[in-house]
Amino acid sequence: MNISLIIPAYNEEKGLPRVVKEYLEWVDEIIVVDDGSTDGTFEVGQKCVNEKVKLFRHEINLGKAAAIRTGVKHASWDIIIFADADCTYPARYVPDLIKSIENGADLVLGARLQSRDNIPTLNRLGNNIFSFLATYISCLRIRDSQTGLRALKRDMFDKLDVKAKGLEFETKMTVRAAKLGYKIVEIPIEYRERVGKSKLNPIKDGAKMLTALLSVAYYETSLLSKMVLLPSLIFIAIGLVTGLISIYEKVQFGVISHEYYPLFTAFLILVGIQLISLGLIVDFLTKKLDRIEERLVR
Ligand SMILES: Nc1nc2c(ncn2[C@@H]2O[C@H](COP(=O)(O)OP(=O)(O)OP(=O)(O)O)[C@@H](O)[C@H]2O)c(=O)[nH]1
Ligand SMILES: [Mg+2]
Repeated sequence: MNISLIIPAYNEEKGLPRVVKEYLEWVDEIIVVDDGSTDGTFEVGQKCVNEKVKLFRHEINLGKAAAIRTGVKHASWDIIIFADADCTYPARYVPDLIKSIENGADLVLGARLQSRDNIPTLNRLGNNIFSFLATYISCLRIRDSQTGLRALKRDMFDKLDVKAKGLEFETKMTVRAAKLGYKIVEIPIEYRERVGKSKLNPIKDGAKMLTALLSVAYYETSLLSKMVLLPSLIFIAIGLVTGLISIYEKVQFGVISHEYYPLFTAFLILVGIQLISLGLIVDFLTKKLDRIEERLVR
């Protein structure tokens, strides 16, 4: 099977040549997409060009997702691998990724489970949260939803048609593939320390990833569960208000004017928690049934 490697690069003059050199012996084609870099990325990229390495350039910075789309558009082969231009993903995992594709995986993720210390602390925390959410939404165990090292077939890329602009692209792709019932396989990999400056803004990019996941979670939650979950949240909110009023009155005036409020609070919060548990169980069962149905149809 012939492989095209896509490397999106934005201000990666230091890392890019090393990544190209390292991957050259493992793949059949390398497509570098310089996304309007303002440093010497394009120039060092030009020096790497040969019969196996192609370089494309966006005049302005369009975002990682756009760079990946440009890369896929120009790829010659059916199997596509994505890797970052910052030397973090070792090339030696390429055969494992490809073997999984040959064995029927639709999307293979290089899961950064070794040397996780090389992921900055805040990013690591975000990664754990997003992977947990992705696991919950998809009912599949996903340990690294955001990894930049991944392999898939070109038609799979088209089928997924991920709507994203920047670094939230990977998270969205993983959850979408899982939700559509595709087979995702994770290969544990080592993650090396980055060369050059990070482009990830934990707050801005984190917020985009969270919005993406929450909107998927909302759309993917069954109507029945929403009918249970929404009233339970209202119950808990009212319970909290009456509880806070009681605490305020007790602290401020020494007496609670509505003496039934504490009881009311306890009742509403308990019922709310019961309903949430019920909603989550209903949601879990609905998702499981959906997946079984999808498997039977496919
Ligand atoms: N094409 C393109 N690539 C980008 C852009 N921003 C980041 N990248 C590339 O996407 C890859 C991932 O970005 P990083 O800054 O390494 O983000 P990260 O890997 O999540 O975080 P670190 O652990 O700090 O490396 C790198 O190859 C970047 O060059 C962009 O705006 N356009
Ligand atoms: Mg990186």
